[in-house]
Amino acid sequence: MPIINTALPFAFPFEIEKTALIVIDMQRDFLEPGGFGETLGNDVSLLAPVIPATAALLKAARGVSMRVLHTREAHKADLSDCPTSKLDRGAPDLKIGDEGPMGRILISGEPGADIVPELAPVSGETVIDKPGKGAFYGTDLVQILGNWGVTHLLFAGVTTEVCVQTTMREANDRGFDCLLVEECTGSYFPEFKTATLDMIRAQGGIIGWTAELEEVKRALEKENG
Ligand code: TIU
Repeated sequence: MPIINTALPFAFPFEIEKTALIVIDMQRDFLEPGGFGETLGNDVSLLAPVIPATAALLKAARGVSMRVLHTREAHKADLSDCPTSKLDRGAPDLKIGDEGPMGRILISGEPGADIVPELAPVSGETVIDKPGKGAFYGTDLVQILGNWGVTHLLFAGVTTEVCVQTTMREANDRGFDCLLVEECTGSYFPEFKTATLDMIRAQGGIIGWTAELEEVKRALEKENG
C-alpha cells in the first residue's frame, strides 16, 4: 500500500483503488486575465505555478490509473443557481453572467469556464460543474464517490482558502480522508494559503493532511514500479 511518510501531521497511507484525485476549479476564469478572478481585483499571475505542479500530479495519478475528477465553478446561463448573496459580493468590473473577453463570466460552457488546456481532462475522467464553493453543494459528488467506493481523496486546485478548503471540509464531514498537495494549490493571498495549510493539519489533522508534491509523486511512482 502506498504511504506518504512525510505528510503532515503524520503519515498518510492509501490504496490506489480507494483514492480519487480531485482537481478544483483550474479554470481560465481564475487563472487567466479577463476572468472572474481578475474582475474581483486579484493578480491572477500568482496562481500560475499551480498549473505545472498540478500537471505533474495528474501525470503521476494517471500513471497508476487513479480515479480523477475535475470541478468547475460555473453557473447556469439563466443564473437560476446563483444566489444574490454571491452575485452582489465585491465591486467587480464584470459580474457573474456579464460578457467578458472569455465569454460570460463563470457560466457553464463559456470559454472562461473551461479548464486550462494544460490540465484538460482526458477520456475516462469525470468533470462536474458546481454552483458553490464546496464541490458537494448542489452536485452529485457524494454519489459519484460512493459509486467509486473511494475512502481517500487527494486535492489540488484553486483557491486554497475558498473552494479547496470548503470542499475539504465538506469531504471531511462526509467521512473521507483528505490530503492537499501543497504545490498544487494556490491563493491570490499567499498568506491565506499558508494559514489554510496550517489549519487543515492542526489539531492532529482536524480537516486532513498536507504533503509536498515530490513525496506524493514518489509514493505513486513507487507503486507503478
Ligand atoms: N475568489 C476566490 O478566491 N475563489 C473563488 O471565488 N472560487 C474558487 O476558489 N474556486
